Formats: sequence, structure tokens, C-alpha cells
Amino acid sequence: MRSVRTLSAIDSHTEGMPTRVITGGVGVIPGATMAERRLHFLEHDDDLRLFLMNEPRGHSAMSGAILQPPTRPDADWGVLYIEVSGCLPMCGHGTIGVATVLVESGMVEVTEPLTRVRLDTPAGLVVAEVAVSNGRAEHVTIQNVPAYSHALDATVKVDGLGEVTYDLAYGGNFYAILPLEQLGIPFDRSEKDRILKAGLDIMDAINASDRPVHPLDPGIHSCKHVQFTAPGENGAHSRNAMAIHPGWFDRSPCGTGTCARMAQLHARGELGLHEDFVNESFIGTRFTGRLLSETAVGDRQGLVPTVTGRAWITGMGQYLLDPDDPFPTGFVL
Ligand code: PYC
Repeated sequence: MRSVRTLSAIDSHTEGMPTRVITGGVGVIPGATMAERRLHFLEHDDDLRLFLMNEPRGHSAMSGAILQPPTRPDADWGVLYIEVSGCLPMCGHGTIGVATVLVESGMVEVTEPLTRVRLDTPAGLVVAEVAVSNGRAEHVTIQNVPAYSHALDATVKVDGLGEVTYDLAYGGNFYAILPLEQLGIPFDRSEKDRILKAGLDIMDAINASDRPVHPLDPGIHSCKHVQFTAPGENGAHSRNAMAIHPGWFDRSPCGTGTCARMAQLHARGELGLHEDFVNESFIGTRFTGRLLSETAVGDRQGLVPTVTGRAWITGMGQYLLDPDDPFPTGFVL
């Protein structure tokens, strides 16, 4: 067995969505903050992301997180999110996966019934409260970075769809939010190809005409997620089909998308502080969100959101690169 690259990982899934947590083999990424490390990584080490996310080691909806020493004294670990789509500033399902892995592998000091893990992410400090019983992380509540409503009732012309009306909100990433019903497509997995194409066309049109930029961090910009909503059923407040660049659906209800959706509903007067918001994914799994308080995001009114969900460890191992492997950065079919 030969390898010119060896990475240790603990794989998990959060309500159906994978998080490959890289626990060793990367070294410390240069940068004074996790935001700087994210930019450095994208510019100099993106091959590593492709190696871990693309086929044959990953797949078209793969997602992961690289553990780092924190850059701030109030955090336990730094986290760099890696996805097939790039390096997100923040990822909710990924954070729930990371917190579960840190607790169940003993990489943080564990106290029962609650272990608090403070994570230094490119979008800011995220605190995970892990409910632990007999060493098992039962569920995780993350207090995310502030969310805010960026626009309500914006419109954009999309080839093949005509004029589309959408709301835009931030929850760690930017989300265009609209009811799938507006496009006349049924909320059904058999329609996934049509839904995905519509989502990618809408995000392209938004980025070409009115690309969003975070008021406090110009490194966070662009709409790469379209949240098609449908009315909730059986106790869920809402369902979503989350179309993500360059062409996949979140299998989880999407943590940052749930935060953005709560900010949008709050701006519409449809969700108050301290009310549960149960969001259901395209595969029927659920997160419960809450808005804790109001805050400011630059000159915008922001909200402090939490999201609760569960994750499970699926495997652990080492990812290798044989020097003769013809696909050192994998491939996309
Ligand atoms: O849970 O925030 C999330 C997320 C973003 C992309 C996929 N999942």
C-alpha cells in the first residue's frame, strides 16, 4: 500500500446529510482568523477539498469539515467546511456532525447531560450544546451566527421561468426563498431534476442582477442556495427542497437555511421570538429552529437563531492517495 497523502476522518450523517470530519493530516492552515484560513485554503489547497469530496472518495452531494486549532481564545476548535460546492462560511448540519464527532470520539471534555463546544467558524463563533447520555450525543443545538432578512418580494427574470418573486435571507449563507408552487412544480422527489434546474437558473439570475454581499464581511457573498418551500404536514411548519450550487439537494433540512427561513418569516411577521419552527427536508428528516433574540448585523436588523438536530457516526478511517492514482482530485460525472 502506497500513499503520498493520508488523511484521518470520522464520517457521520446529520439527518441524512453526510459530514466527513477530517481529524488529522491537514496541518494548520495559514490565517489569523478562520475566515482568512478559508480564503487561503480556497486559493492554495482546494485540491484537498476536491480529493475528499469528489468521486471516488465522495459523491455529488458530499460534505465535510476540517478540524483546526481555533484562532480565537474563546473557542475549543476551529472548523473549515468543505463541500462539493466550495467552502461555505457556515454549515449547520456540518456543525451538528462535528459536535457529535468531537463528543463521541472524546476530542472534547465530555460532561453529561450537557457538553458545550465552542466552534470558531469562518462566519463567526458558533456554540453547540450537545445532549449527552451514556457517552452518546443524543441531539445537538447550535447557536448560529446572526441571521437577517436581506430582501422581501424581490423579483428576477429567469430564462424559461419568466419573472420569479423571491425573498432573500442570510443564515450563515444566502438563501433565495420561494414557494415551489410559484413555479407550478409539485413538491415531489420524482420532480427533482426540474426543481434542481429551476434552482440553479434562479441563483444564476440573482447573482447576475443583484448579488448579495454580507454587510460585515465582503468575503461572504452570492446566492448559492435556493430554498423551495412547501406547507408543512404532520407537525412540521414547513418543508423544503434545497437546491445548492453546482447541482445537489441538501438531504438534511439545512441548518443555515432553517436560520435564513426563520429570519424571513420573522420579517414577514409570521414567526416570533422563542417559537419552535420545525423544518422538514426533501427526504422527510427534521430540524427544530428558534429565534432567541434580536441583534444588529451592520445596519440590518438581525436575529440570534438556534437549530436542533441529530447526527450519527457512520465510519472512520484514512483516505489515501496512491502516487499512480489517475484522479488525484477525483472527478465529477
Ligand atoms: O446545514 O447549513 C447547512 C447546510 C448548508 C449546505 C448543506 N447543508
